[in-house]
Amino acid sequence: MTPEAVWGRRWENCANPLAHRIMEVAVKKKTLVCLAADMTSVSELISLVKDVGPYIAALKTHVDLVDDFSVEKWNILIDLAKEHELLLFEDRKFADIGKISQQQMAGVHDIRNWADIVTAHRISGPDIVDGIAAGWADVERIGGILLLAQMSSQGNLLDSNYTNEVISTGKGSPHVIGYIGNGSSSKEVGELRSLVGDSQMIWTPGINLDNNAGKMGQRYGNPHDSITSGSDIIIVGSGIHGAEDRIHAAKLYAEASWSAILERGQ
Ligand code: 6AU
Repeated sequence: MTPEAVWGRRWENCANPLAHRIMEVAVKKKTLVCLAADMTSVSELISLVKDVGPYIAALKTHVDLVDDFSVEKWNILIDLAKEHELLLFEDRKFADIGKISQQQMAGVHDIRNWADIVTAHRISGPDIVDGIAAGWADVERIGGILLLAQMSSQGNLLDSNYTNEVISTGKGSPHVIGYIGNGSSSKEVGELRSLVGDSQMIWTPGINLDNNAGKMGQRYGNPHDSITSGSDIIIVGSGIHGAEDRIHAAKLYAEASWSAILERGQ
C-alpha cells in the first residue's frame, strides 16, 4: 500500500517533511508504534532496539535516565536506529525560556546533534519553539517539535484553555510537527483532532493493552481507540519493554495499530 492510500488527508495536508518520513516508515513496516525506551543503560537500550526494532516506527528516549551515557555508546544506538529506519525522538519536555531551551539542546547530551524530534511544554511562552529550532540551526540540522497539548497523567494542569493556546502556537509553525495527546482518553484525542485539523500529527502516550497497568497516576487506553479517534502514532513503553516476551508484545501493538489505521481509512 502507498502512504497516500493509508494516511489519506493527513498525508496530503502535513507539510512537515519529518511527518512524511514517519508516515512512510510506518507504512513500510506496518506499525504506528513509537517505542518509549525508558531504560537506564545504553546496553539495555541497544538490546531492546535489537529485539523490537522491526516492529516500531520511531524510538523515543529519555537520555537523562541513562546512567552510563557517553557519546561513543550513544552513537552505537544512533547507528542501530538508522539501520531500522527509526526517527530519534528525545522526550526532553523543554519548558524554559527560548534562549535557555536553545542552550539545553546542546550541553552534555547534545540533543540537537542526534534527535529528529523533541517534546516541549508551552508553559513559558510561544518563543520556546524558536529557541529549540535555533538549537538545531546551530548545528545546521532541522527537527520537529511535538508540543504537549494534553497529558496522560491524572491531575495534570493542561485544561482545554491551555490546549487551545498550545494549538494556536503550533498551528502553521514549520517547526511543530504535531502534538502530544492523552492516549488514555479517546474522547480527549477526538477533541484534540478537531482542533488540530489534518495538517499536523498527534502522538499519544498512555497506551497499554492492559488498561489497569498504570502506576503513579499514569492512565491507559488501547491502541485501537486512540488511533480511530485521531492519533497517528501510539507511544508505548512498559507495555513492550516490561513484557515477559517483548518481541511478542511489540508485534501485538504493531498489529493493533496497523489494523486500526486501515479501519480509520481516509
Ligand atoms: O507506556 P509507559 O507508561 O511505560 O510510558 C509512557 C511514556 C513515558 C512518558 O515520559 C511519556 O510516555 N509520556 C508523555 C510524553 C511522550 O511526552 C506525555 C504524557 O502525557 N504521558 C506520558 O506517559 O516515557
